[in-house]
Amino acid sequence: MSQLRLISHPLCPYVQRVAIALMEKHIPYECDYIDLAEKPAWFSALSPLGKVPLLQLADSTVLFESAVICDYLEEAFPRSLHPDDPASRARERAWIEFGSAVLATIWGLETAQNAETLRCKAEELRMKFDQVEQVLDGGPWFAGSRFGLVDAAFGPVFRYFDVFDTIVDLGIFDGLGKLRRWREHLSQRPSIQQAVVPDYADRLRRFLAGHGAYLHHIAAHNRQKVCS
Ligand SMILES: N[C@@H](CCC(=O)N[C@@H](CS)C(=O)NCC(=O)O)C(=O)O
Repeated sequence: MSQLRLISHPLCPYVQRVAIALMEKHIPYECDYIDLAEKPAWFSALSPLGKVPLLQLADSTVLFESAVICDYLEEAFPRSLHPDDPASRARERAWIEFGSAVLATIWGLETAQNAETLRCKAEELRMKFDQVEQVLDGGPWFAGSRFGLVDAAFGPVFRYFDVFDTIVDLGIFDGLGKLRRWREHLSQRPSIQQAVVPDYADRLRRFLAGHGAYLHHIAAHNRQKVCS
């Protein structure tokens, strides 16, 4: 194997963190997608937790856990995405972890089966985003003029809303001006745009349909209204 191999799933936000870091550092890699609903045996043998992302190195070493993989890329390749100062670095790692808590709430929102659960999850997210708003500064990135791994963690977070916003206005970003601007800048960043397959939005819509998500019911209802 001549280069790094990222084992991936088209909708996974943790995979996107690694893909963004690889692209920001100009590291060539190949990407293999697997079906998490039917994990291939070779994948189960390689992945101790049964999860993507995995990064397979040229000598066949397999790394797992997105944060660990990103730390490896930081140590092994130039173009740093973390600050030099240990306290700032630790603070940024903590906000990446916060991004994982946001993703857990998004999972609850996208799989909500009724209006009440959807409303509760939207409220939870709103509170979390409000906390992020409080720590954002002048931008354009989380740490000002330096694009870093916190940006790589939140680009995939905001990408969900590019689809959800076409279905319903959950009001989650209302009044959060700095967060909105950050989201806008992230959506323009080539590494973030290229971290997913071109039909990402359709796949996410199919995911919602396949999970009987309340968001899917709203989307179907909206379509009916337009057609009638
Ligand atoms: N903490 C892990 C989370 C990775 C994760 O949750 N991956 C999901 C897809 S987004 C997965 O592979 N799930 C498969 C499973 O749990 O069976 C990381 O940061 O890499």
